[in-house]
Amino acid sequence: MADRPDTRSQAGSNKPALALHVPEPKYRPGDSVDYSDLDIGEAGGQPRPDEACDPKDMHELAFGLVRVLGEDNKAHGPWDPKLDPETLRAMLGHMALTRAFDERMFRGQRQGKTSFYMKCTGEEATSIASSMALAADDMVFPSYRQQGILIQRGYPLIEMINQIYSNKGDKLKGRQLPIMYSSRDHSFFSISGNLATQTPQAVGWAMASAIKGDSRIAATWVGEGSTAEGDFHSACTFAAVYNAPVILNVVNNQWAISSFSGFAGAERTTFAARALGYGLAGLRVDGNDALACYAAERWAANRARANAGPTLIEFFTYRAEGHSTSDDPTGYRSAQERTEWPLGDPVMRLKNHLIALGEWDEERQDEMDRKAAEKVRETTKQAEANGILGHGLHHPFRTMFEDVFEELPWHLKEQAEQAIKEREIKFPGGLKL
Ligand SMILES: Cc1ncc(C[n+]2csc(CCOP(=O)(O)OP(=O)(O)O)c2C)c(N)n1
Ligand SMILES: [Mg+2]
Repeated sequence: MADRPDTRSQAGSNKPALALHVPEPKYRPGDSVDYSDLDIGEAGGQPRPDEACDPKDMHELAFGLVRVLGEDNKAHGPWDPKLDPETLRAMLGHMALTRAFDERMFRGQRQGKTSFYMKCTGEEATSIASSMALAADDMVFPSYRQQGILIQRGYPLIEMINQIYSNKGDKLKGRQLPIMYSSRDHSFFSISGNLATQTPQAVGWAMASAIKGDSRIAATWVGEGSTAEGDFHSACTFAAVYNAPVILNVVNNQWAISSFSGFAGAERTTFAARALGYGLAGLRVDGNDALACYAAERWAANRARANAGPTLIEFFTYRAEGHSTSDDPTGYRSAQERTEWPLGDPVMRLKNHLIALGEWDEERQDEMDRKAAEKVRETTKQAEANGILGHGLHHPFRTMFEDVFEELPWHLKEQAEQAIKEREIKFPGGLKL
């Protein structure tokens, strides 16, 4: 526009032209992947500070990687939680069941039984091992990729499948996107599709728990991409200011749908390092090492329970599969990332550890996997009797107006009547109202 001065750098000007850096992932489809420059450190190589430690005295733990399970499949160093074999087998069992559940539900979506599903393949340790380190009544505020917590807490699989199918057995009455569970009895807060909202909610719940003089702490899980949301930063501020009894778990699986972690800041520093600016304790952990996940979460839980302060934990892991059933990762990342990923598979690593201890073998593993698949198959059948997507066996349409007000206000009554009439016109006698 002629009447406005052109503020861009001109040719001949001695001022450098300003430029932005737009992050670009290292590898795209078809590229060969080389992780040799990734510093994963040694299992057992990180110190374990006192749980009441001043965040200032543990800065290096936000940059290294807390690891316990070594290449030799043995546990190493001060972070070894020294769990007994029975507990380790239970952990492996929850992981096997979660994997079997994911496989079945993914196929269910492909068969048209539900509209949507999200797997957590490769990230099982970040939810299951960490959840085992908490008390069963500590309040959890997960994202959509922590189905392992519900499985670990013994939530009935049939309730999960009813919710995924939005059928007449769905306790949430079809009002939530499939996989966005909620269970007060399991201290599992309703999952929200709006990223990172759970983080200030967890901090607020933890603050309320402290105000009431309760002993329960809160923990939240959020993806690395979601840490770019303002909510996450408000959560960190409140947690630090009020010394809230809370654990902020950041699951860094390196992808946020098709955006790589660089867009949330991973090219500049670690996600655990976010802790430093807020004065939180920060730990960076091998997220595919179930023992390290357990040990870090227990450290943070003990710290919170003793009023010693909140902790931000980064679980460094890899999203082995697509973001959801609506995604196709072959369009934006190299398939070799998964195969070359140096931290391996969390289920295999835990299994190999138990074998190295002389407490497990391949036959028992096969049996465990077979039983898990069988349990999921049987439960799926039971849930299907309550209905699947599109078969009409959902909660009646009119119920969407219920449960908000004790007594339905007149304008909602009118809206409900109108909506039901319109539906009768659109689907004459066809659909259940
Ligand atoms: C506020 C908000 N913005 C965007 C989205 C769309 N969205 C859903 S999941 C997702 C990626 C999140 O990635 P990350 O936080 O890394 O978690 P991950 O899926 O890897 O577990 C996006 C952008 C949303 N649901 N809410
Ligand atoms: Mg992610």
